[in-house]
Amino acid sequence: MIPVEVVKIADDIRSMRIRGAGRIARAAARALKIAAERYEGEGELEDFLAYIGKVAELLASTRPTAVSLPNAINYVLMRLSRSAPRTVSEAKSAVISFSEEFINYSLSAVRRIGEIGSHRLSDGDVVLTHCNSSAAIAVIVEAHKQGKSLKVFATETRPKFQGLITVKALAEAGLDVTLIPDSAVRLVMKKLDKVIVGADTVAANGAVVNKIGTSQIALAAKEANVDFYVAAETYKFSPATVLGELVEIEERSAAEVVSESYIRAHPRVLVLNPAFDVTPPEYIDAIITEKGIIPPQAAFLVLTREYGRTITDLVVKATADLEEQP
Ligand code: RUB
Repeated sequence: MIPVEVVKIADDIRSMRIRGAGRIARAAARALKIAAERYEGEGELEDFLAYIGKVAELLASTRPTAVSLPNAINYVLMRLSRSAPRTVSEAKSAVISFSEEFINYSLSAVRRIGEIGSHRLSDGDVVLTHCNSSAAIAVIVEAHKQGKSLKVFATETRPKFQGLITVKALAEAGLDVTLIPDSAVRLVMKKLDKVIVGADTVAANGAVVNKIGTSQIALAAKEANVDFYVAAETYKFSPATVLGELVEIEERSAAEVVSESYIRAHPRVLVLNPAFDVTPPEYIDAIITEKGIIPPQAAFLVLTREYGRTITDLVVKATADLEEQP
């Protein structure tokens, strides 16, 4: 039986009480750790592996777009399998220690992105950010700590208003921050020097999937010749996109956009609520990762370096699937 605490984490990710690609990834790793700690059976190793597999499936099914979620799960499961445990107790310790390792790696990656990215911001810059990205905030806050005077605009980010979390964090860090409606981005663009956003998934061609509205901001930035940066840990890069797999864009409930009573009163009105969009690489000046700053076109190189083994496994599987076809 999957422990209640683990089911609760899965539920919190699905309902967005836990949100943001990095936090989702760390929550999944924490859930795997808890699942291993709470496992009571002492018998067959296969039973434990089947149980952890079920926990992984539950977690992976919560939200479809951020690749950080399956990447975090695979981080733990691949290392578990490579460690070739012989007993349940060895397998439990492996899951616990690899989950902790992922969480620590993730937290230090965000800090490192802050340090690396801060050099891209100059004293006096006016910066815009969208949604609520820990990685983008780390860059802005680190530059501010270095004594650079910055002015930040942050979008509300409808329909879930994640921008309110961002302005609170930036104001608490002592930054000069202004909240704007999403629709004010093009008007404000004239005042900006830089845009910096986070990512849920980076594809092999350098396209970035991030909160809905990001691609419109990138378009406006391109038109105004404003630098557009993405802050993304390497576990936001998607190995499956190397094989041409498309990133699923999550569609959420209409009730996040208008009230239930509005929906009932206007049965002929359809509401579409896509949670993410895709910004093409041509609109992105650079991606700031914990391993350094890259042009979006170098995403493929990051993927082969970080996920070489996963990509090989995916190719082997795809080839076997093809051979099985009549
Ligand atoms: C959050 C979002 C964030 C990225 C990056 O979407 O799009 O920009 O996840 O965040 P949601 P971070 O609120 O729907 O999860 O840098 O914190 O990983």
